[in-house]
Amino acid sequence: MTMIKAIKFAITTGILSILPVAAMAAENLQQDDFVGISFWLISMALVAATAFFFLETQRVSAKWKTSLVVSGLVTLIAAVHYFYMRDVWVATGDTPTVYRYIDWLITVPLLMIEFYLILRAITNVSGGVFWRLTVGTLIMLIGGYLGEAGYMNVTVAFIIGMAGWAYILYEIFAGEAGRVASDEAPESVKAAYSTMRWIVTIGWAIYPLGYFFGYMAGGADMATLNIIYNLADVLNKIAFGVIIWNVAVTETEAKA
Ligand SMILES: *C/C=C(C)/C=C/C=C(C)/C=C/C1=C(C)CCCC1(C)C
Repeated sequence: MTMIKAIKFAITTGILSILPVAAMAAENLQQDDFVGISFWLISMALVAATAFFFLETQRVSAKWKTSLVVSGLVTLIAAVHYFYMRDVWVATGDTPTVYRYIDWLITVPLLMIEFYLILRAITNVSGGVFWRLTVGTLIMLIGGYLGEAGYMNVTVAFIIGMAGWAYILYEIFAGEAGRVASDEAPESVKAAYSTMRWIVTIGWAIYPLGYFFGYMAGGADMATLNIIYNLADVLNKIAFGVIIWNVAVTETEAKA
C-alpha cells in the first residue's frame, strides 16, 4: 500500500467503525418486528455499499472518482440516519419521519449532482444543469416537509412538492441534461443515464405515494409504509450507486 492509499483506508474504516456506536439501541429488536429487521438489514447494506464505493475509487480513472465518492457519501449519510431511525422505531414503534427528511435534504441533492457529474465526465455541461436540479430538489422537499410537519395545508404542500419533482424530471428527460446525454454521451453513459432517470421516475414515485396515502387518502399503515420506504432506499441509493460504479469501471477500462 502506498502512503495515500493507507491514509484513505484508515479514514474509511475509521468512519465506518464509529457508526455502530449510534446503534446501541435501548430496546431489543424483537424477532417478529419486520420493520425493525428491515431497518437493520438496510443499515448494514448501506455501510457495506459505502465501503465498496470508497474503496473502488482506487480502481477508476480520475474523472470518475468524484462520482463514486458522492455515491459513497449518499450511502454513508443514509446509514447513519438508518441507525437512528431503527432505534426510534424499535423503542417507540413510531415512524421517524423527521430523520427521513433530514436524510433526504442531503442525499437527494447529492443524487441529483450525480447526473451533472456523469455528464461532466464525458463532455462540457453548463453549471445551469446543476443549479436547476438543486432548485427542483429543494422545492420538492421543502414542500413535502411543510405538509408533513403541519405548517401548511397537506394538499397545497403536496402540489408544491410535485411541481419540484416535475421540474427535475423535465430537466433530465427534455432539458439541457437530457439533450447532452442523448447527443454527446458514449453508449455506456447513455445506458446508465437512462436507467438513472427511470429510477428517479419510478423508484422516487414511492415517496409521494406514501405521502398521498399517509396524509390525503385516509392514512396508511405505518409499518407497511416504513418497509416500502426502506426497500425504495435500496433501489434509489444503493442500486443507483452501483449503476454509476458500473459505468465508471466500463469507461475506465475502455480507455485503458
Ligand atoms: C434516498 C432518498 C430519496 C431518493 C428520496 C426521495 C424523495 C422524494 C422523491 C420525495 C418526493 C415528494 C414529492 C414528490 C411530493 C411531496 C412529498 C415528497 C417530499 C414525499
